[in-house]
Amino acid sequence: MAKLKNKDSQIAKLIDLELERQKTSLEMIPSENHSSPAVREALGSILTDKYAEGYPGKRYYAGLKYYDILEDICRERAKKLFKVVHANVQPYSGSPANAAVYMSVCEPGDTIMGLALPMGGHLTHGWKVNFSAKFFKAVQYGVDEKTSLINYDEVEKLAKENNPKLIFVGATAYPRIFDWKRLGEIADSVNAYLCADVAHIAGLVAGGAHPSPVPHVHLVSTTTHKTLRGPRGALIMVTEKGVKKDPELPKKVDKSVFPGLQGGPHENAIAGIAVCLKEATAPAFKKYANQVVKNAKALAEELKRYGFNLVSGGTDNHLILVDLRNKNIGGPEAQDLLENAGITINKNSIPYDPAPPFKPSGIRMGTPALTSRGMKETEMKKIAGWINEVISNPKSVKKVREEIKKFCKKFPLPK
Ligand code: DSN
Repeated sequence: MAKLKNKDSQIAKLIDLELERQKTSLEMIPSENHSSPAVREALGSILTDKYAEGYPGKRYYAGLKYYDILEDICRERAKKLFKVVHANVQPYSGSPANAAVYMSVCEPGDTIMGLALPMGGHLTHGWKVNFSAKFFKAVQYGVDEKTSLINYDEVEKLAKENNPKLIFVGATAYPRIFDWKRLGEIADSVNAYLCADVAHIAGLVAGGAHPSPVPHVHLVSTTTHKTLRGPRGALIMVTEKGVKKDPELPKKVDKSVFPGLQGGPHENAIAGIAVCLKEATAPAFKKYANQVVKNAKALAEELKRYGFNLVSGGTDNHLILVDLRNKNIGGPEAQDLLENAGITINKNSIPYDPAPPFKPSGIRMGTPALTSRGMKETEMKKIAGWINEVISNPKSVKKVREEIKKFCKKFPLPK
């Protein structure tokens, strides 16, 4: 960063400090990861300088011959990796991508369905403060109070009662596998579009560590910076089933992204996405994705041994949701203590949480970033021990902080 240091030492200093924080602590927010330096080189390139409104072969600006090739490469890599027939790589991030999905298949006022935010869903799946509930009639489904699993019978019942135009499936705090087949049957039975928002699990799907929704859904939306390990960005994909239902769907998606919702795409981000998609096709990525899940399972088992209550009793994917009510500590307090010890997790509502969303009863943690640093099951056991130590004895924070600093030296950030 020699040039940045020279021009703007204030910003350079902050980046240096953040680098040091990342190197010396454990990133365990399940929606985060460490992107590769190759991804970041593409992201920080001169490609940020151009406007490229439109799509390859049909642009509204000049000077874009290399951008057309680049965007085509990115689209083809997404299609090949996820086995879909169409990919739009321009959405700026997950929420704009989901807005474009709504715009592709719904009119304002249409009924849509999604998993409620406090049950582990996402804001854009119809939560009341979000555009998705303001512009559409949002019907929310939940998880079963006893098992914490998606209540598929409830989804079916609500779908039959409300005839939604679109059903969103996806989550930010759901530790289990989705039954795509059942969801596909439910959507088909009411002639609704079904969109899988795989933002959290895209890397697991790409690496074969979670079943792919593609055979059962019409649309797939995802961010690119979570388990997929790319830059911040998003994709909207149309499946063969989607084109069968509506041959115009790819065109509708493209028109919704541009000119429907966005202007110029961020081609530097698209270059970074292309690089991460290439990385995700390498055999090493399959190993990575499977290790993410193995690590989460090992961490979950060890936390349970320490008496932590895990929502749904464990995990099948990259994340763990802990109900802290038996530990006499709230989510925010646990988040702060762990951050001071060098463990970054986040406070999170648990299903049917009696506490308000800003002071929830749970914490959410995951293994994507730890696994990118090469950690395995043995390290997960050690980390579970530290989490337990800090939560059961807040006085141990300083000691644990020093131990984690030392431990992190053995696991450098990805090169
Ligand atoms: N903000 C993301 C998460 O943390 O899960 C969801 O978009």
